[in-house]
Formats: sequence, C-alpha cells, structure tokens
Amino acid sequence: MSEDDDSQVPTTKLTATKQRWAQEHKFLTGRTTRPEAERLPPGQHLVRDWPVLDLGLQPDVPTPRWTLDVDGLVAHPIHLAWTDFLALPQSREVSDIHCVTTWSRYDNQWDGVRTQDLLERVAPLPEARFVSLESFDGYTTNLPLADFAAPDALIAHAWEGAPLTRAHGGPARLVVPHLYFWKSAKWLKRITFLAEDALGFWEVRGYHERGDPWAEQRYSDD
Ligand SMILES: Nc1nc2c(c(=O)[nH]1)N[C@H]1C(S)=C(S)[C@@H](COP(=O)(O)O)O[C@H]1N2
Ligand SMILES: [Mo]
Repeated sequence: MSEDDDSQVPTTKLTATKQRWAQEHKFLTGRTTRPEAERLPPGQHLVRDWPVLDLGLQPDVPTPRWTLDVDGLVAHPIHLAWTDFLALPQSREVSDIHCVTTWSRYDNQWDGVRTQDLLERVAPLPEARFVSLESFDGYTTNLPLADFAAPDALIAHAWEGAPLTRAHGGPARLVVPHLYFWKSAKWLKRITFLAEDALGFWEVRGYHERGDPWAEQRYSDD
C-alpha cells in the first residue's frame, strides 16, 4: 500500500482482494454492462471522438454507382445494387470499436444487414472457411468465416441513425465488433468465400491473421 494512502489499516491479501472486487463491481446484479475492467481489452484506452483511419484515400462512391459482389465458395453468388442491399432484412446493433492503434470507442449504433442474413441468402459451401474483403480504395482484409458470421456483425450503412459518412466508409462498411477494427473494411465492394486464408493489406504487413483484441492478437508471430 502506498505512503499517501490515508488508512492506517494494514493491507491483507483479503482486503486487497475485496478492494479489487469493489472496483470491479463484483457480485452486483442487475447491471446492464460489463465492468469497465472487462469491457476494455488489454492495452486499449477509451476515446470519445471517432478517429478516421485510411490509406490516404477516401473513395467517392455515390449510391447509384455502388455495388456489392458476394462470390467465391457460395451456392448463390449475388451482385447487389444499392436498392437491392436496402431490400435485404435490416438490423440495428450497438457495439464497441477496438482499434489496434489502442483506441476503443464504446456504444456505436449501427444500422445495416447482418452478415448472418447475408449468409442465409448466399449459402456458403461446406468447404468455405475464410472470407476475403475488398474495398473501393483497393484495401483488402481477411477473416475466418466463423468470425464474419458473428451475430453482431453487419454491413452497416448508418451510424447513430445517420447515413455513414464517406470518411468512415460510406455508403457501406463491414463492422465485426469482436475483432480489431482493421478487419472492418470500409467502402466495401466485394466479399469472397475461400477454403484457404488469403492475407489482406495489413495482414501481409505483419498484422495478425485473426486480430482478437481480448487475446491482444495485434501482430503475427513471425
Ligand atoms: N477500405 C478500407 N477499410 C478500412 C481501412 C482502410 O484503410 N480502407 N482501415 C482500417 C483500419 S486500420 C481501421 S482502424 C478502421 C478505421 O475506421 P474508421 O476510420 O471509421 O475509424 O477501418 C479499417 N477499414
Ligand atoms: Mo486500424
């Protein structure tokens, strides 16, 4: 215990543990969110603004020119125009963002098409195990199909009730909240289902194949 602690009571292992429980709100019931200590992944800090990260280019894709191809190892490949995309089942999700550059942002409200609804439509073949994403700025990224299929993952066209801005990947971007945000391709153009993993832009530059913030999968091992 530090010198400036005003308590003269010696710290025992139990009091230290109980103090930690208090900080973690352990045993409290009825809470609506996880304790901060669990909600913020290791090595992350919280921001209130929303940083913009890109490759120095923000493609301008008006919705009449926007298309989304979903192809590869699927039973029903599709080529969607903007109106087709909006005609798919629409969902709303609130989730946290964790960027590998250590900022996290809580409670982002997204509207769009759940990846699970898209998967139902295209029907991936049994051998499909990975997904490769391609964007209008030439960016690519990859992730396991199981991660792409997370129940809170979606192709988002709105944030906080307003159309997604061009800076943040509008007209539409992927959002996979449980992985580092570089997996969430902005200005999404093509989704391809593959049997083998194909590394994307950051993955060939030393970033992790999967990118789980809770396991601090920032960089590949070799
Ligand atoms: N098309 C495209 N998607 C992208 C990127 C990019 O450069 N191009 N950057 C990625 C990275 S590294 C991050 S952290 C997030 C940033 O999203 P934001 O600018 O909306 O915060 O987008 C990801 N998706
Ligand atoms: Mo990033």
